[in-house]
Amino acid sequence: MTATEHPPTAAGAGASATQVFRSARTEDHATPAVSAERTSDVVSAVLDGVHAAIRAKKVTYPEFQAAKQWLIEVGEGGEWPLLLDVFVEHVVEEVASEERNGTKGSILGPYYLPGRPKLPSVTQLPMRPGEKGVPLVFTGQVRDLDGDPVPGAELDIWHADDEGYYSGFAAHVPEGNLRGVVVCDGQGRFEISTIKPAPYQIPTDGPTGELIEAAGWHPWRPAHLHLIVRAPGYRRITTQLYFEGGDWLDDDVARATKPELVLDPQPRGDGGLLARYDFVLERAR
Ligand code: MBD
Ligand code: FE
Repeated sequence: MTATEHPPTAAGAGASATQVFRSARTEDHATPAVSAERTSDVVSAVLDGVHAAIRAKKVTYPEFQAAKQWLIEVGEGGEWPLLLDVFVEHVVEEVASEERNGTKGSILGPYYLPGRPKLPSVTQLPMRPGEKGVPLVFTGQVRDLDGDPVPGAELDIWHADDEGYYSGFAAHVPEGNLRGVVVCDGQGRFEISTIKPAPYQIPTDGPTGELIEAAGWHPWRPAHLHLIVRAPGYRRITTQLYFEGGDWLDDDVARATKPELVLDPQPRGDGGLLARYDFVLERAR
């Protein structure tokens, strides 16, 4: 089943992420070789944390059985990538980028699709005729830590539409909508015309949404652009950019915002917005 064969419900989006995750793994054989020692070390620490929570909160048998039931539903609903990316990935990212310089990173999330077509440095993202949303021009330059332009840089960019849906994960949005690999010019510059995305709501009709509702949390991420910035000889950066003053900016359910990653778009005078952001890449070691 392909990603878009799921029903156009929000829960279908969470389930589609499982299919996409599986096919990506087959492509790059990404499973690392992990020693028994490392496996024991990490899994023991995770179990220690679970045991400590059970003792501290005096978790009961009915609660334990309810948790088991819910975990089964997360798997059956295909929402493991969604759940883990929302509640866990931000700490993996924090650890991964501890010793990397340059532009701050953020989480990849469940909705990246590799292999999108390359676009020129001044471009418009693929969109429907009359794509809804405030027009946004996103421009800037990719530089190294010395401030010199990085030639040959690529911006792999994807974002939700004006209703918070991602192409590939919502049957009514055309394939490839609001996604592309922008090839910067010889000075690392880019100018991308798109629309401003809406905040993203975690599907409320799946097990992840059920948990959020049961706990009395909210299911929202602030509006964001996803980016992977890469260039030959440099470490790639996976990040997200947010919008100054936007809803949920200070209360992201996925805890993935950083103050350095907030755009401050200015009115262009024609009803649209202009946002500028420069990326800084570190050389590969
Ligand atoms: C998203 O759009 C997203 O970026 C993350 C991290 C999790 C769920 C949906
Ligand atoms: Fe997202």
